[in-house]
Amino acid sequence: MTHPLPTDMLRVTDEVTAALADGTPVVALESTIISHGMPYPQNVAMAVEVEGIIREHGAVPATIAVLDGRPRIGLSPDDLELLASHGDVAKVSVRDLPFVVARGTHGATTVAATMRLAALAGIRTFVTGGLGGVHRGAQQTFDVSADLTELGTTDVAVISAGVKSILDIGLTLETLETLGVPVLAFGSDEFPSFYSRSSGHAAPMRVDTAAEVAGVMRAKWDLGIAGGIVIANPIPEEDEIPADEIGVIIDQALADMDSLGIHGKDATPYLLGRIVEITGGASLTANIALVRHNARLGAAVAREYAAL
Ligand code: PSU
Ligand code: MN
Repeated sequence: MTHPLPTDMLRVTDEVTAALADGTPVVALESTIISHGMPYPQNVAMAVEVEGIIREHGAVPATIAVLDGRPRIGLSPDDLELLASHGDVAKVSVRDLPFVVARGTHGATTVAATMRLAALAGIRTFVTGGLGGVHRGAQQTFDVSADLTELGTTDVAVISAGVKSILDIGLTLETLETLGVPVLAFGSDEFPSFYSRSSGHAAPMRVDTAAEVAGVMRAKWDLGIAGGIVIANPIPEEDEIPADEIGVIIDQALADMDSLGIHGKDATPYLLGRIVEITGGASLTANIALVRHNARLGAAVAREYAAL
């Protein structure tokens, strides 16, 4: 049984409310990437800059998080600063949402939790850096990100740079197929691997324009097929770290994680931080570049979808 959402559960900014009411394109943004995906102060600079890029490209940004137990759709610069620098912001996936809301605490939302809150607010386009997926060794650990489950059920199109090879990319693509999630590589025949344009895996589907992406969104949901859409946007050539170069570093980071016994929800944040350390910041530069690139595409997709 579904319950109607009490109107005070979500706090949506006036700007986002007005945009949704009059059909102005809106792009959701996640907050785990701010609190647990990048170091301070590059994280807050990235968050502010990406909101600006979305605006410059004709859409309204809606960064999503939980503050003082209240899910928030659209944040102020002070909120972004808090998420970036406050020591006590939980990483919140869907299973964590009820807990932070009930306790009245702060939470940075993952792709899964951001999708869920975006859909509740009526937002259909969401931009991030990288998706969670099936972790290497998941045959033993069962570590499969709830991002995939959410993509199987919640009607939001997610623009990312693909999946990092800290994950098992092949198993992630298989799982998305099982869940009925279209995976569209943008302008490429190959599925990208976040820092690199290549992954060794063919793109399940290819699109070359934002209008084509919007067409797939419209078609999927008009057919009554519930769930998300993955748009994998390869990092620009000038910003990429070649797959063989980053591969060695990722293997090192995974080995360090195992020797420290880190697992579960701490795995992805640890690996991202360790890769930044080993690369002397080069991976962070690439990460920020690809998020900017995704923001431009996401705004274009939201505009095309709004125009349908
Ligand atoms: N990949 C990145 N940066 C990130 C994440 C993934 O390159 O910040 C975050 C996203 O919020 C994603 C989450 O939803 O990690 C996945 O975590 P887990 O594997 O614990 O589900
Ligand atoms: Mn996990």
